[in-house]
Amino acid sequence: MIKKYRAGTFTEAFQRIKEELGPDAVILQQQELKNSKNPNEKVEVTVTLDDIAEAPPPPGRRGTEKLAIYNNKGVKPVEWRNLDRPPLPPKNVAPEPVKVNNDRLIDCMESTLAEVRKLREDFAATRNDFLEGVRVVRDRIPKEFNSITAKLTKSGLSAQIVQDLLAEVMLLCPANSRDEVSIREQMKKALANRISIAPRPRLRKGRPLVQMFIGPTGSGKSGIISKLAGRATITGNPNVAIVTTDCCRMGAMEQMEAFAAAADITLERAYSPEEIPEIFERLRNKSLVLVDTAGRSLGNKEHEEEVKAFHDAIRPDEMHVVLPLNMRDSDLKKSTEVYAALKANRVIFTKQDEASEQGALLWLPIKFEIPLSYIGNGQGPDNIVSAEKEIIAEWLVK
Ligand SMILES: Nc1nc2c(ncn2[C@@H]2O[C@H](COP(=O)(O)OP(=O)(O)OP(=O)(O)O)[C@@H](O)[C@H]2O)c(=O)[nH]1
Ligand SMILES: [Mg+2]
Repeated sequence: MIKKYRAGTFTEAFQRIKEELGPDAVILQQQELKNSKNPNEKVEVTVTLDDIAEAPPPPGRRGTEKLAIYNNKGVKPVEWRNLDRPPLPPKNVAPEPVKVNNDRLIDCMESTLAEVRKLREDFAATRNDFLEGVRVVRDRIPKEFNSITAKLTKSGLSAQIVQDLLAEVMLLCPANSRDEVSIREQMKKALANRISIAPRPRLRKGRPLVQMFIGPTGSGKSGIISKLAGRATITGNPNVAIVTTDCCRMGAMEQMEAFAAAADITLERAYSPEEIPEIFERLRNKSLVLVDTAGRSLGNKEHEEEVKAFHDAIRPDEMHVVLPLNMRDSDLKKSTEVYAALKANRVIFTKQDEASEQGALLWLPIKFEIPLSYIGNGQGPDNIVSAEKEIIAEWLVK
């Protein structure tokens, strides 16, 4: 049932509605009556109340609903008006398509938009709270740790690793004995404990130790082999040989031949994996054999197959992936994934002298569970070091 109330003012109309219908009345519409001559009927309020006790409306035709019009004096309707409703569709006839009420649609869209705006504001507020939280955490790092934190972050270590390291060092350096020197020393120890180093290679009698080197183009594989061969010769182990499988690329073979001739080192060329047994038979009295491979761009499946075939034929004691330390972290990850699948079990970083970030020396061996063996730190023949925890820790806090 719908009722209309006319009164001089809205306040008056609301007062009457409240008195007569109580708090459950629902206002459907309120409007000013512009052309009303009656000063007591300047406004009209339409309300509904499901269970209003009222006389039933005069009978109307099917599909018609009655609207009671009230005057400003009483509760009895002075007039009943028909509200046309569309007649029910005959049975078995498809209902007419629903007509879109544009006003309602706009209302609906506006309220949805308002809700979205509110959600956006809430999200922005939550995000600010979160960032504020992060800032507070950072600000809580005691100022004595600022310098070491900056160094570790600059070295490319993730925030998570840096936080773990700081937490450990804060425990080891009590608040009353914190100075830059002791913090640095404790940090070096914490770093060294985490750096993963491969066991030193052991030469043995009766069979050569075989080290194979793989890695991206120009990463420094041949350079590392020259340095290791030169180092072995200088340190009293002239019984070293090089096998190169990089026989087809222009200049690659000549470069290795020139080095082997100058250093008086045996060089064998393996054009295919089938030649490997014969070559290693000839080298059986050597104590160390270093195997060079061709560098190819990442994703070259043919190359990966070739490396695999040579690996299976040679069955090296150590498979070193050679990576330049100045490579971007994302590329280092991609390369290591590929070479780990090719059974790399050692990592060599080259170009340490050119790298502005050295954090990969710590995170990459941990992430891929492949320990570090050597580090190349320059183009000279002596620029190679066996990986040492303390040396790397020193570089990281430099
Ligand atoms: N600065 C610096 N340069 C290096 C280092 N190691 C290698 N290089 C240089 O990197 C370049 C490539 O070195 P190679 O040893 O030929 O690299 P490779 O992996 O054998 O290359 P491909 O056989 O072509 O895949 C050369 O110019 C080297 O001098 C290093 O530790 N520091
Ligand atoms: Mg090479």
